[in-house]
Amino acid sequence: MTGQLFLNINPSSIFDAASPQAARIRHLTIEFIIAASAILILVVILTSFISIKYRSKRQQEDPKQITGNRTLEMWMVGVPLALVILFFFRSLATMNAVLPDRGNHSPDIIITGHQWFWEAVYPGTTITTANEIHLPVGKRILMQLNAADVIHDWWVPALGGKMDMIPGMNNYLWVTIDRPGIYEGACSEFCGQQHAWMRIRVVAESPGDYTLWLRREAAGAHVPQDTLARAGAVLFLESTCSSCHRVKGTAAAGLTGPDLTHFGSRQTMLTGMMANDSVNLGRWLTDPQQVKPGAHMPRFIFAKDSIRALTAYLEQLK
Ligand code: HEC
Ligand SMILES: [Cu+2]
Repeated sequence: MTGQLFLNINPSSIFDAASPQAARIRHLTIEFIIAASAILILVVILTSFISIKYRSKRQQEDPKQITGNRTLEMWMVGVPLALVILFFFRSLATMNAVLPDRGNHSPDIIITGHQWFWEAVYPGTTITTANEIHLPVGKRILMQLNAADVIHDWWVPALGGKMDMIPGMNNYLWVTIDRPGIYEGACSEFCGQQHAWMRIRVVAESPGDYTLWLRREAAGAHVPQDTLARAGAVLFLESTCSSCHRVKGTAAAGLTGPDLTHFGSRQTMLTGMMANDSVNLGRWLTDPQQVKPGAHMPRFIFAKDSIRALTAYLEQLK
Protein backbone atom coordinates (compact mmCIF):
# COMPACT_ATOMS: atom_id res chain seq x y z
CA MET A 1 0.00 0.00 0.00
CA THR A 2 3.06 2.24 0.05
CA GLY A 3 2.36 5.54 -1.59
CA GLN A 4 -1.18 4.64 -2.54
CA LEU A 5 -2.60 8.03 -3.29
CA PHE A 6 -6.32 7.63 -2.99
CA LEU A 7 -7.85 5.13 -0.63
CA ASN A 8 -11.07 3.45 -1.52
CA ILE A 9 -13.79 4.21 0.83
CA ASN A 10 -16.33 1.62 1.90
CA PRO A 11 -18.94 3.91 3.25
CA SER A 12 -20.79 1.92 5.79
CA SER A 13 -24.41 1.35 4.86
CA ILE A 14 -27.48 2.03 6.94
CA PHE A 15 -28.44 -1.57 6.18
CA ASP A 16 -25.38 -2.85 8.11
CA ALA A 17 -26.45 -1.07 11.24
CA ALA A 18 -23.82 -1.38 13.97
CA SER A 19 -25.67 0.51 16.69
CA PRO A 20 -29.21 0.42 18.07
CA GLN A 21 -29.64 4.01 16.83
CA ALA A 22 -28.76 3.01 13.27
CA ALA A 23 -30.97 -0.09 13.60
CA ARG A 24 -33.96 2.13 14.40
CA ILE A 25 -33.28 4.28 11.35
CA ARG A 26 -32.93 1.16 9.20
CA HIS A 27 -36.24 -0.12 10.53
CA LEU A 28 -38.03 3.08 9.57
CA THR A 29 -36.33 3.08 6.16
CA ILE A 30 -37.55 -0.45 5.49
CA GLU A 31 -41.12 0.48 6.47
CA PHE A 32 -40.87 3.40 4.08
CA ILE A 33 -39.56 1.24 1.26
CA ILE A 34 -42.37 -1.30 1.77
CA ALA A 35 -45.08 1.39 1.73
CA ALA A 36 -43.56 3.18 -1.26
CA SER A 37 -43.13 -0.11 -3.18
CA ALA A 38 -46.74 -1.11 -2.51
CA ILE A 39 -47.93 2.24 -3.89
CA LEU A 40 -45.62 1.96 -6.90
CA ILE A 41 -46.85 -1.55 -7.71
CA LEU A 42 -50.49 -0.53 -7.32
CA VAL A 43 -50.03 2.50 -9.59
CA VAL A 44 -48.19 0.48 -12.24
CA ILE A 45 -50.86 -2.26 -12.21
CA LEU A 46 -53.74 0.21 -12.38
CA THR A 47 -52.12 2.29 -15.11
CA SER A 48 -51.33 -0.78 -17.21
CA PHE A 49 -54.79 -2.24 -16.68
CA ILE A 50 -56.55 1.00 -17.63
CA SER A 51 -54.37 1.70 -20.63
CA ILE A 52 -54.94 -1.80 -22.01
CA LYS A 53 -58.62 -2.09 -21.19
CA TYR A 54 -59.55 1.39 -22.41
CA ARG A 55 -57.12 1.69 -25.30
CA SER A 56 -58.52 3.35 -28.40
CA LYS A 57 -60.29 0.98 -30.72
CA ARG A 58 -61.37 1.67 -34.27
CA GLN A 59 -64.72 3.35 -34.78
CA GLN A 60 -65.32 3.59 -31.13
CA GLU A 61 -66.99 6.48 -29.46
CA ASP A 62 -65.47 8.07 -26.35
CA PRO A 63 -66.24 5.86 -23.35
CA LYS A 64 -68.78 7.03 -20.83
CA GLN A 65 -67.33 9.99 -18.88
CA ILE A 66 -67.55 9.84 -15.12
CA THR A 67 -67.46 13.00 -13.04
CA GLY A 68 -67.46 12.84 -9.30
CA ASN A 69 -67.37 9.63 -7.34
CA ARG A 70 -67.42 10.33 -3.68
CA THR A 71 -66.35 6.86 -2.50
CA LEU A 72 -63.42 6.72 -4.89
CA GLU A 73 -62.30 10.23 -3.99
CA MET A 74 -62.46 9.46 -0.28
CA TRP A 75 -60.15 6.51 -0.80
CA MET A 76 -57.83 8.51 -3.01
CA VAL A 77 -57.43 11.24 -0.41
CA GLY A 78 -57.84 9.13 2.70
CA VAL A 79 -55.19 6.48 2.04
CA PRO A 80 -52.32 8.88 1.25
CA LEU A 81 -53.36 11.08 4.18
CA ALA A 82 -53.38 8.09 6.54
CA LEU A 83 -49.91 7.11 5.30
CA VAL A 84 -48.54 10.61 5.82
CA ILE A 85 -49.95 10.68 9.35
CA LEU A 86 -48.64 7.20 10.09
CA PHE A 87 -45.13 8.05 8.91
CA PHE A 88 -45.18 11.36 10.73
CA PHE A 89 -45.65 9.52 14.02
CA ARG A 90 -43.26 6.71 13.08
CA SER A 91 -40.60 9.34 12.30
CA LEU A 92 -41.22 11.15 15.59
CA ALA A 93 -40.93 7.88 17.51
CA THR A 94 -37.67 7.09 15.70
CA MET A 95 -36.26 10.54 16.36
CA ASN A 96 -37.09 10.25 20.05
CA ALA A 97 -35.46 6.84 20.26
CA VAL A 98 -32.33 7.89 18.36
CA LEU A 99 -31.94 11.34 19.90
CA PRO A 100 -33.39 11.24 23.41
CA ASP A 101 -33.01 14.24 25.67
CA ARG A 102 -29.46 14.76 26.94
CA GLY A 103 -30.62 15.55 30.47
CA ASN A 104 -27.51 16.63 32.33
CA HIS A 105 -25.28 14.09 30.63
CA SER A 106 -22.02 15.72 29.62
CA PRO A 107 -20.46 14.82 26.28
CA ASP A 108 -18.05 11.87 26.09
CA ILE A 109 -16.35 13.27 23.02
CA ILE A 110 -16.33 16.67 21.32
CA ILE A 111 -15.78 16.64 17.58
CA THR A 112 -15.14 19.84 15.67
CA GLY A 113 -15.27 20.06 11.90
CA HIS A 114 -12.56 22.17 10.25
CA GLN A 115 -11.76 22.82 6.61
CA TRP A 116 -10.77 19.96 6.10
CA PHE A 117 -10.17 17.79 9.08
CA TRP A 118 -11.89 16.50 12.22
CA GLU A 119 -10.63 17.47 15.63
CA ALA A 120 -11.55 15.20 18.53
CA VAL A 121 -11.33 16.17 22.19
CA TYR A 122 -11.97 13.66 24.97
CA PRO A 123 -13.35 15.53 28.00
CA GLY A 124 -11.88 14.43 31.31
CA THR A 125 -8.57 13.58 29.64
CA THR A 126 -5.82 15.68 28.10
CA ILE A 127 -6.40 14.04 24.74
CA THR A 128 -6.87 15.96 21.54
CA THR A 129 -6.49 14.10 18.31
CA ALA A 130 -7.52 14.38 14.69
CA ASN A 131 -9.15 12.50 11.87
CA GLU A 132 -9.22 8.93 13.23
CA ILE A 133 -11.89 8.89 15.90
CA HIS A 134 -11.52 6.10 18.46
CA LEU A 135 -14.58 5.05 20.45
CA PRO A 136 -15.33 2.09 22.74
CA VAL A 137 -17.98 -0.50 21.86
CA GLY A 138 -20.87 -1.27 24.20
CA LYS A 139 -20.99 2.14 25.83
CA ARG A 140 -23.67 4.74 25.28
CA ILE A 141 -21.70 7.73 24.03
CA LEU A 142 -22.86 11.32 23.77
CA MET A 143 -21.06 13.11 20.95
CA GLN A 144 -20.97 16.89 20.92
CA LEU A 145 -20.58 18.26 17.41
CA ASN A 146 -19.57 21.73 16.32
CA ALA A 147 -17.59 23.53 13.65
CA ALA A 148 -14.70 25.94 13.59
CA ASP A 149 -15.30 27.68 10.29
CA VAL A 150 -18.23 26.75 8.04
CA ILE A 151 -21.06 24.23 8.37
CA HIS A 152 -19.96 20.61 8.18
CA ASP A 153 -22.11 17.53 8.75
CA TRP A 154 -21.25 14.33 10.56
CA TRP A 155 -22.57 11.11 9.01
CA VAL A 156 -21.38 7.56 9.58
CA PRO A 157 -24.34 5.59 8.20
CA ALA A 158 -23.67 2.35 10.12
CA LEU A 159 -23.59 4.21 13.41
CA GLY A 160 -26.72 6.30 13.15
CA GLY A 161 -28.11 9.62 12.09
CA LYS A 162 -26.64 12.61 10.39
CA MET A 163 -25.98 15.80 12.31
CA ASP A 164 -25.04 19.27 11.15
CA MET A 165 -21.97 20.86 12.71
CA ILE A 166 -22.60 24.57 12.95
CA PRO A 167 -20.13 27.26 14.05
CA GLY A 168 -21.07 28.71 17.42
CA MET A 169 -23.63 26.02 18.17
CA ASN A 170 -23.43 22.61 19.83
CA ASN A 171 -25.34 19.70 18.38
CA TYR A 172 -25.48 16.22 19.85
CA LEU A 173 -25.72 12.59 18.78
CA TRP A 174 -26.02 9.43 20.83
CA VAL A 175 -24.26 6.29 19.68
CA THR A 176 -23.83 2.84 21.20
CA ILE A 177 -21.54 0.84 18.95
CA ASP A 178 -22.35 -2.90 18.83
CA ARG A 179 -19.12 -4.37 17.54
CA PRO A 180 -15.48 -3.45 16.98
CA GLY A 181 -14.49 -2.34 13.52
CA ILE A 182 -13.71 0.59 11.30
CA TYR A 183 -16.75 2.60 10.30
CA GLU A 184 -16.45 5.05 7.49
CA GLY A 185 -18.51 8.06 6.65
CA ALA A 186 -18.10 11.48 5.13
CA CYS A 187 -18.86 15.12 5.69
CA SER A 188 -22.38 15.53 4.34
CA GLU A 189 -22.65 19.29 3.98
CA PHE A 190 -20.75 21.01 1.21
CA CYS A 191 -17.96 22.83 3.00
CA GLY A 192 -15.65 24.06 0.27
CA GLN A 193 -13.08 22.85 -2.19
CA GLN A 194 -11.98 19.70 -0.35
CA HIS A 195 -15.41 18.67 0.95
CA ALA A 196 -15.38 15.47 -1.10
CA TRP A 197 -12.26 14.27 0.70
CA MET A 198 -13.52 15.10 4.15
CA ARG A 199 -14.02 11.53 5.16
CA ILE A 200 -14.71 10.08 8.54
CA ARG A 201 -13.04 7.07 10.05
CA VAL A 202 -14.34 5.79 13.36
CA VAL A 203 -12.24 3.08 15.00
CA ALA A 204 -14.47 1.18 17.41
CA GLU A 205 -12.54 -0.86 19.95
CA SER A 206 -13.28 -3.26 22.79
CA PRO A 207 -13.19 -1.49 26.17
CA GLY A 208 -9.77 -3.03 26.89
CA ASP A 209 -8.22 -1.87 23.62
CA TYR A 210 -9.85 1.51 24.01
CA THR A 211 -8.37 2.00 27.48
CA LEU A 212 -4.94 1.11 26.10
CA TRP A 213 -5.42 3.60 23.28
CA LEU A 214 -6.44 6.33 25.76
CA ARG A 215 -3.34 5.64 27.80
CA ARG A 216 -1.08 5.89 24.75
CA GLU A 217 -2.78 9.04 23.50
CA ALA A 218 -2.57 10.76 26.88
CA ALA A 219 1.21 10.37 26.91
CA GLY A 220 3.38 13.14 25.48
CA ALA A 221 4.98 12.77 22.10
CA HIS A 222 7.76 10.28 21.48
CA VAL A 223 11.17 11.95 21.82
CA PRO A 224 13.21 11.12 18.72
CA GLN A 225 16.51 9.35 19.34
CA ASP A 226 18.20 9.03 15.96
CA THR A 227 19.92 11.97 14.24
CA LEU A 228 17.56 12.17 11.26
CA ALA A 229 14.38 12.35 13.31
CA ARG A 230 16.01 14.73 15.76
CA ALA A 231 16.87 17.03 12.88
CA GLY A 232 13.22 16.73 11.81
CA ALA A 233 12.03 17.79 15.26
CA VAL A 234 14.21 20.90 15.10
CA LEU A 235 12.98 21.70 11.58
CA PHE A 236 9.39 21.26 12.71
CA LEU A 237 9.81 24.06 15.25
CA GLU A 238 11.96 26.25 13.03
CA SER A 239 9.77 26.04 9.94
CA THR A 240 6.69 27.37 11.75
CA CYS A 241 4.89 24.03 11.50
CA SER A 242 4.45 24.56 15.23
CA SER A 243 2.32 27.66 14.74
CA CYS A 244 -0.46 25.51 13.27
CA HIS A 245 0.18 22.05 14.72
CA ARG A 246 0.41 20.80 18.26
CA VAL A 247 2.83 18.09 19.35
CA LYS A 248 2.15 17.62 23.04
CA GLY A 249 5.28 17.70 25.19
CA THR A 250 7.11 20.03 22.77
CA ALA A 251 6.94 23.75 22.08
CA ALA A 252 4.59 23.09 19.15
CA ALA A 253 1.18 24.27 20.32
CA GLY A 254 -0.61 25.49 17.19
CA LEU A 255 -4.33 24.86 17.00
CA THR A 256 -5.35 25.70 13.45
CA GLY A 257 -4.16 22.39 11.96
CA PRO A 258 -4.61 18.78 13.10
CA ASP A 259 -2.93 17.73 16.35
CA LEU A 260 0.12 15.65 15.39
CA THR A 261 1.16 14.32 18.84
CA HIS A 262 0.53 10.71 17.80
CA PHE A 263 0.33 11.23 14.06
CA GLY A 264 2.56 8.18 13.39
CA SER A 265 -0.03 5.85 14.89
CA ARG A 266 -2.71 6.87 12.40
CA GLN A 267 -3.27 4.59 9.43
CA THR A 268 -4.50 7.29 7.10
CA MET A 269 -3.71 10.92 6.55
CA LEU A 270 -5.66 13.94 5.36
CA THR A 271 -9.10 12.70 6.42
CA GLY A 272 -8.73 9.26 4.91
CA MET A 273 -7.49 10.56 1.58
CA MET A 274 -4.43 8.34 1.58
CA ALA A 275 -2.44 5.81 3.56
CA ASN A 276 -0.14 7.31 6.17
CA ASP A 277 3.29 6.30 4.89
CA SER A 278 6.60 7.95 4.11
CA VAL A 279 5.92 8.32 0.38
CA ASN A 280 2.63 10.14 0.87
CA LEU A 281 4.02 12.19 3.72
CA GLY A 282 6.92 13.25 1.49
CA ARG A 283 4.48 14.26 -1.23
CA TRP A 284 2.37 16.24 1.19
CA LEU A 285 5.33 18.11 2.70
CA THR A 286 6.79 18.82 -0.75
CA ASP A 287 3.63 20.47 -2.03
CA PRO A 288 0.40 20.33 -0.03
CA GLN A 289 -1.44 22.28 -2.72
CA GLN A 290 -0.72 19.66 -5.32
CA VAL A 291 -1.97 16.84 -3.10
CA LYS A 292 -5.01 18.61 -1.72
CA PRO A 293 -5.65 21.88 -3.58
CA GLY A 294 -7.07 24.57 -1.34
CA ALA A 295 -5.89 22.90 1.90
CA HIS A 296 -5.05 25.49 4.52
CA MET A 297 -1.41 24.50 4.73
CA PRO A 298 1.16 26.56 2.83
CA ARG A 299 3.84 25.18 0.57
CA PHE A 300 7.32 25.23 2.05
CA ILE A 301 10.38 25.05 -0.15
CA PHE A 302 12.36 22.24 1.43
CA ALA A 303 15.49 20.42 0.31
CA LYS A 304 15.01 16.64 -0.09
CA ASP A 305 17.01 16.04 3.09
CA SER A 306 14.69 18.25 5.10
CA ILE A 307 11.65 16.36 3.82
CA ARG A 308 13.35 13.11 4.81
CA ALA A 309 14.09 14.46 8.30
CA LEU A 310 10.54 15.78 8.83
CA THR A 311 9.07 12.52 7.56
CA ALA A 312 11.27 10.48 9.92
CA TYR A 313 10.21 12.67 12.83
CA LEU A 314 6.49 12.56 12.03
CA GLU A 315 6.49 8.79 11.49
CA GLN A 316 8.01 8.29 14.93
CA LEU A 317 5.22 10.24 16.61
CA LYS A 318 3.41 7.02 17.51
C1 HEC B 1 -0.88 27.71 8.29
C2 HEC B 1 -1.05 26.54 9.10
C3 HEC B 1 -0.14 25.34 8.83
C4 HEC B 1 1.22 25.28 8.80
C5 HEC B 1 2.23 26.43 8.97
C6 HEC B 1 1.57 23.89 8.63
N1 HEC B 1 0.41 23.13 8.54
FE1 HEC B 1 0.33 21.12 8.36
N2 HEC B 1 -1.69 21.21 8.18
C7 HEC B 1 -2.44 22.36 8.28
C8 HEC B 1 -3.81 22.05 8.01
C9 HEC B 1 -4.98 23.02 8.03
C10 HEC B 1 -3.87 20.66 7.74
C11 HEC B 1 -5.10 19.84 7.36
C12 HEC B 1 -5.16 19.82 5.87
C13 HEC B 1 -6.34 19.07 5.31
O1 HEC B 1 -6.46 17.86 5.56
O2 HEC B 1 -7.13 19.71 4.59
C14 HEC B 1 -2.51 20.17 7.87
C15 HEC B 1 -2.16 18.83 7.73
C16 HEC B 1 -0.90 18.33 8.03
C17 HEC B 1 -0.58 16.93 8.14
C18 HEC B 1 -1.56 15.78 8.00
C19 HEC B 1 -2.28 15.56 9.29
C20 HEC B 1 -3.33 14.47 9.29
O3 HEC B 1 -3.93 14.22 10.35
O4 HEC B 1 -3.60 13.87 8.28
C21 HEC B 1 0.75 16.85 8.44
C22 HEC B 1 1.56 15.60 8.66
C23 HEC B 1 1.25 18.21 8.50
N3 HEC B 1 0.22 19.08 8.26
C24 HEC B 1 2.58 18.55 8.76
C25 HEC B 1 3.07 19.85 8.72
C26 HEC B 1 4.47 20.19 8.77
C27 HEC B 1 5.61 19.21 8.91
C28 HEC B 1 4.55 21.55 8.69
C29 HEC B 1 5.79 22.42 8.64
C30 HEC B 1 6.68 22.15 7.56
C31 HEC B 1 3.19 22.06 8.61
N4 HEC B 1 2.33 21.01 8.62
C32 HEC B 1 2.86 23.41 8.57
C33 HEC B 1 -1.98 23.62 8.60
C34 HEC B 1 -0.63 23.98 8.65
CU1 LIG C 1 -16.97 19.34 5.88
